[in-house]
Amino acid sequence: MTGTGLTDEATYDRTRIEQWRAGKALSRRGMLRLTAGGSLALTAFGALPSGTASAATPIVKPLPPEIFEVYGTNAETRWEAMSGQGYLTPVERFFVRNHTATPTIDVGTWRLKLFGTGLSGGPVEFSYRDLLRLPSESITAAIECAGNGRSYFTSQQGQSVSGTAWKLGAIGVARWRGVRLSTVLVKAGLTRHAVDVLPEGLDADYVTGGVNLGKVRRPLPVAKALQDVLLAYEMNGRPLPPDHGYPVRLVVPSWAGISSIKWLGRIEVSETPLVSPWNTQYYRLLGPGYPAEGTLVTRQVVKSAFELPWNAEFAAGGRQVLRGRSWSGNGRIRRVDVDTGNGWRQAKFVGAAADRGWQRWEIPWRAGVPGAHTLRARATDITGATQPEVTPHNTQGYLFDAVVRHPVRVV
Ligand SMILES: Nc1nc2c(c(=O)[nH]1)N[C@H]1C(S)=C(S)[C@@H](COP(=O)(O)O)O[C@H]1N2
Ligand SMILES: [Mo]
Repeated sequence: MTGTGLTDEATYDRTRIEQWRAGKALSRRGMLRLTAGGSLALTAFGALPSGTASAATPIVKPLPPEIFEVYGTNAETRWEAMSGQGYLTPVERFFVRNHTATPTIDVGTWRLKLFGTGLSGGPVEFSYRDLLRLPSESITAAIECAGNGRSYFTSQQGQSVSGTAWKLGAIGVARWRGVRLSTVLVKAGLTRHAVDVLPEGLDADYVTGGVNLGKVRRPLPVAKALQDVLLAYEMNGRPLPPDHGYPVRLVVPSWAGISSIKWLGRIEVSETPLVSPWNTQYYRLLGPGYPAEGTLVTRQVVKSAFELPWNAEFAAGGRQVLRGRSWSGNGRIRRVDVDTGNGWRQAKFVGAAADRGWQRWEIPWRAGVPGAHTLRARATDITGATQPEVTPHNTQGYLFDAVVRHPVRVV
């Protein structure tokens, strides 16, 4: 098995599970034990955050109710707030997913520390200025929570799932500028034997159910880290805003949002596979249809959304143009079909799309008979993956890709 095969997530997961199994007996309980007992970052329950971060209000930017729906420390973008916007999601409208709270970080003393057995020398540090001096690159890419659309497992499929009940607004597309992670890894002395990197945030330890899981962190195979991952310090042409990871975050295109660690502080580089609760306990597809150890969540799935409020109202007999966006972690969208009640019709694409962004589209509609109607949009990506009618259940409600039934009223 070659190292580059690890960008194929199925291979990655199988390989890691095998390596892990070789070392420890793998059972669900074993995984949880490993999680709870094997973490270096583990500190006493209730310990205060350390380092340069300090807890503040959960989210710093304003969250006007016409733009965001707030769930505790998280806020999703209302899809009607994307109507009339350009290709990119403005920072003021970009969803926020915080395990704890947006920290305040002093960029003058901030350092990115790399360490571990996968480096030829000792630990290496980069200041913000060091990073600004390295060759930069810009990419347009979506960041989407793996739980985006989770509420539809319940409302459409009648299934219970755990986690934030997102509708479809836990996604945004931005223009990110920064340094390639590969540039920094090579400068830090990456060896040929390195297999995983473990980026870690500076926000407070995540404590849940009385257990301190330590800093938010999730391993990434070196093959993906070298492929297209960015250490981003700009978002839509301005310094990264506090809520989105200032001063530096990871942008891991096409993969679950959890990979894109914000407020980056440290990166462990290892010759042996790494684990954290975010790849053993969370972000695994678990349930009757999956293997006992679950399937690792890596790449995002195909989804579509109308730029409309839930229960949008239309005047009977009026000519409308319905607009929306579709996206997939597999790459570009090839086609989008819309059903307004009389069968599927192909939507027209609007503007160009970025490989790792979304596709805008529109379709005319004559709102006919007064009453309740259902709008549906179904996208197909370049790999041929199409949104199904039903997403197989997983207990934590990840990767909902089924066609969403969007209710509207004609009055
Ligand atoms: N340090 C840190 N990084 C993090 C998180 C976090 O809570 N702490 N949340 C993750 C999750 S689950 C998602 S979906 C994305 C959300 O990015 P955003 O808040 O910029 O939209 O950040 C990821 N990176
Ligand atoms: Mo997420």
